[in-house]
This record gives sequence, structure tokens and C-alpha cells, in this order.
Amino acid sequence: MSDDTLQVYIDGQLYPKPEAKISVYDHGFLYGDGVFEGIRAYNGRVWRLTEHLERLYRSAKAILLEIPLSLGEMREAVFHTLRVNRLRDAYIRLVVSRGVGDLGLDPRKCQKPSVVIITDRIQLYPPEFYEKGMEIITVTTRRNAPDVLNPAIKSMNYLNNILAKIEVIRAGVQEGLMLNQQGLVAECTGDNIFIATRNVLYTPASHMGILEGITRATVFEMAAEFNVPVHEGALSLLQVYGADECFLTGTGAEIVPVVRIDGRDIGDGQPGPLTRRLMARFREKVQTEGEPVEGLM
Ligand code: PXG
Repeated sequence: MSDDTLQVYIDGQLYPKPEAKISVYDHGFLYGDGVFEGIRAYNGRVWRLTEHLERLYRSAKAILLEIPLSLGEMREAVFHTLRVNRLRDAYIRLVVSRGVGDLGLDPRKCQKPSVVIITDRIQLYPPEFYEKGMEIITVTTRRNAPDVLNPAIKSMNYLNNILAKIEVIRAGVQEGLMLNQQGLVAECTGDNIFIATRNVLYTPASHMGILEGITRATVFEMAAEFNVPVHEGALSLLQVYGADECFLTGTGAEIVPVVRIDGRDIGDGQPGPLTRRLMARFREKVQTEGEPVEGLM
């Protein structure tokens, strides 16, 4: 099955993957000036599409970028692209860049934002990480300070995360924990972090400088369902090392147990019972609760 036949949406038109190209004068390419979303479809249903679209439009507003489609039109464009590609299980990447301009920074020179919708198959972590848990490290690269470039904006400027990811790769692990400018736990390069201690969940608050993940929000919902309290606040590395359980959340990773951090076993070094319960409930929800794509069912 050749992926080259996949169609990519660019500014209202579909192009086969090899021809899906953007100008080198696009300020997304020149400056990372733009915003994006990573979304998934399971079983012909798009998971938390409204939440992802709302975050995209909030990110765009924060950088004074006016998306040339309404939220409803964007939703239809996502459905259309999935239908054309007959993808029932997919990774969906929405990108809205400042558009084509001249070589200066001035965003006013960009006539209209570029809108790209890529729907592709997903690269999953191997199943063993979900069964046995994952090892992570703390990286030396600190998360962007919120007063410099707020991590809550899902911008095309991911160099901070990529520098951290390079450390992760060099260490031979899968993910890395990033601290904020105060040395408190923020998030991982592409995932949020939770710990559980005595059946209470703790996760860094938004003002620690994080992306408020959609999967993170889903954990809040499931915890309420399980009558497990969640505390959003300040989290030190020491608290993380001493936790009973730890897991990461993200659209790609879903919920993945962490069993070793910087050489310290978390709890007994096995995925914990609360983590397992959340993973199981999450997998149930994504199969049935997403927005059905008309014509894909
Ligand atoms: N923090 C950061 C910095 C992210 O980029 C998350 C947390 C989790 O958010 P969601 O809404 O997905 O629960 C993300 C999003 C990748 C990749 O290919 C991962 C993300 C974004 C883009 C690419 O690993 N994670």
C-alpha cells in the first residue's frame, strides 16, 4: 500500500502526497510563523475534534492570525480529507501558517494564511511500552518561558521541543521531561505528565508553562468518573521520583506508563493499577465517543 496516493488538502484543493508543496516564501517555512494541531481518528470517528479545533483557533488568535475558514468549514474540510483517503484510523495534522510573504518578518506582507490538512497513518509506540512501561530522562533544555513564547500556544516554533528531543534520542530513550525556568516539572517534548501518589493524581498546572493537552483533559474526566482527585499545581522532580505511579498523555502516545526516570524506578518499576485503569477506559472511549465521519462508517 503506497502512501504516495494519499491526498493532502492545501488551501481548498487536494494534491497527491508527492505534489503537496508549500512556497519557500511561506512564513511558516521562513520563521515558524503559524499554528498547528495533531488529532486522531479511531474507527471512523475523530477524537475530540471540537476541542482540537478550538485550541487551533485560540492559538491562531494569540498570534493574531486570522484563519480564512470558519471553525465549521475547517471541520468539514477535515471530514472531507479523511473520506477522500478512506482513513478510519488516522493521524490528522492541521497546519495554518502566516502564508506567502517577502523575506522580512512583517506578517502584513503575507496576503493570506496557508491551510494544510494532512491525514496519514499513525506511527505507534511498540506495544511493549504499554505493557511494561517506558523509561524517560530529564533533559537539560528548559521549557520555553511562558512570558517569552507561551507553550500554551501550539505554534510551528517547536525548536525548544526538538532540542529536548535530541537529548532524548542521544540518551536512547523515548521521551524526556522538561523543567520550567524555576526548575519545576513542566511537560515532556510532546506529552503531558501525571503522577499518582496514594490514589491522588498530580499534574503541572497550566501556569507552569505547558500545552494544555486534550488527552490531559480526558484524564481529568476519567478521574472524576473514578472518584480520583486531580491536583493541578507545582510539581518537583523529587515528587515525581517518589510517586507510586507515573504516566504520560498525548494524542500520539495516548496514555503510556512511565516506570523509570533518570535511573529511578517509579513505585515498584511496573505500570501502576490506576494507570492501567485509565489506559483501559481511554481505549474504550476513543472507539465509541469520537465524532463520526459521514460516509466512513
Ligand atoms: N505537550 C506538548 C508540547 C505537545 O506538543 C502535548 C503536550 C499533548 O497534547 P494532546 O492535546 O495531544 O494531548 C503535545 C502534543 C509527535 C507530536 O509527533 C506530538 C504532539 C504534537 C505534535 C507532534 O510526537 N503532542
